[in-house]
Amino acid sequence: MKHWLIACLLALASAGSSIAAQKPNIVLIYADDLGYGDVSANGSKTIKTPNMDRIAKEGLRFTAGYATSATCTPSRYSLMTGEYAWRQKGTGILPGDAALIIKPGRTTLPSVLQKAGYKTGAVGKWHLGLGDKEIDWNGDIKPGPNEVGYDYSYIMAATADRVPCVFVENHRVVGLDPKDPIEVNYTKNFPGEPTGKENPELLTKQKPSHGHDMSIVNGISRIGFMKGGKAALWKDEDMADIFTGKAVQFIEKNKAQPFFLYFGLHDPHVPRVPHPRFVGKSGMGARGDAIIQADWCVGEVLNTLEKLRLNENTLVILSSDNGPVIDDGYQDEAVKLLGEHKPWGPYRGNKYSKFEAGTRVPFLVRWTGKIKPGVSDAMISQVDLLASFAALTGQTLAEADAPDSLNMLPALLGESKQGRDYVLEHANAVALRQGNWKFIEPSKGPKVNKNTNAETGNDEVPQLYDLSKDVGERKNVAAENPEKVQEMQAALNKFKQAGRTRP
Ligand code: NG6
Ligand code: CA
Repeated sequence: MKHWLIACLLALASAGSSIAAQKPNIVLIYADDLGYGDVSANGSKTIKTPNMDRIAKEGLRFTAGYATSATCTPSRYSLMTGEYAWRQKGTGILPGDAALIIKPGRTTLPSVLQKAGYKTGAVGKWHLGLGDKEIDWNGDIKPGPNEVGYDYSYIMAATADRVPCVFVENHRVVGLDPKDPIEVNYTKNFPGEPTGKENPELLTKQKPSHGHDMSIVNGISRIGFMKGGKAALWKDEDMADIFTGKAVQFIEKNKAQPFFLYFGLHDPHVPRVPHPRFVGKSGMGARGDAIIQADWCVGEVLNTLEKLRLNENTLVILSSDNGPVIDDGYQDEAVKLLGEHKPWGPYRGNKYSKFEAGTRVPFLVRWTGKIKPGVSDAMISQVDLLASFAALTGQTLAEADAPDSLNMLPALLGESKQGRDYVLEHANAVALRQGNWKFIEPSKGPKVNKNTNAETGNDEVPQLYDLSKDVGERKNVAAENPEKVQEMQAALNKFKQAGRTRP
């Protein structure tokens, strides 16, 4: 009897660690500018995202999952390195010809998994720079994703609205004709090349509302100048199909071994030019249609996992790099056709904002048979994925690795309701949420950006909100709570000065 009991206890004890031993595949779907309220599982009644909702229904829906920053490059930098981007210079929104901002050899999210025996792949939006000096787009483009942890990569260098408008597979531009070399310049145009500013008659698909008036590709003017590479230029309408095809291929090819797929969707970032089969589907114009397209991409990945019988063996995460923005530089009728839809959900703000909706994003996690379906209010940040995946795969991080990544595995798997005690939310300045208190330190600059109509969260006085009563950050209670303000400013200063927050 005693032996039987001991055997049972041993079996129970090892059950906890059997998760680590299993090394599930990991698929991280990372949308671009998708707001908390853009997902119907998060309460939106104005848009339908059945595939994203499926992850929520079969898994955990986090109500307090955060990107580290309210724009792309810094959020992706933190996701990759486990370090807040604001600790390092040069981690703001990068031009398309920027050098790689992650040092090869550094411990990264995919390199941790590589070490654990995973095959790793990056498909879709990159936006972390490429090369170490001026990039020759016609030769081997490196270092890039393949030098910082990915075995395979099929990416766009920066954003859909920045040149060069080509895909890069491993180190090479896809479909490049060597007789028609690509040149890229972010300061001056190439003689004789048309631009959106000088040749508006060539803008056959979408016109800018602000900025975005340089080189024209596929009837749309972009940020930056490029020349050549005609055969390699993308068609925006096909981008979702191409990326999804590569993501599915990567899963199929690696199904027999642990794999990690980072799938960076380009939707619903501007320019929003979905495939014709999605046009008109949302009734909300191009932005809504782009979300429907993003949801289709998610569905294709889920269907592939199901078809290959990988559901019980795969951790799927869906999140977004920052909050939503409506007019981000093109006349695509997103503002006019928004109607009752609230891309920010119940929160205040948007992309570029220190208010909650800047960084509080969709955060859905599924591991069939392991994660009990439900809703979690635990606070969790994307910066934590690195340390959490290290824990999942039974690895220890060196002291210098991932300085801001906390192991949130129990919260991530729904074994604990306890997440972080605090989150740092960055949009130029840094805001601090501790429990239900939200503190935004004084910062200069406009309260609302003229072009995007996006609220920045800037104010020259300290802002304090009690999210337990005021989730929409409407009533600044700083004046009534001077001690709280002082305490949170001091805590924020400490987080910044310490250079790291991982114990
Ligand atoms: C801004 C662009 C915006 C978008 C953003 C990056 C202008 C006027 N605005 O500078 O359109 O490209 O950068 O978005 O150029 S992100 O999601 O990659 O951070
Ligand atoms: Ca983004």
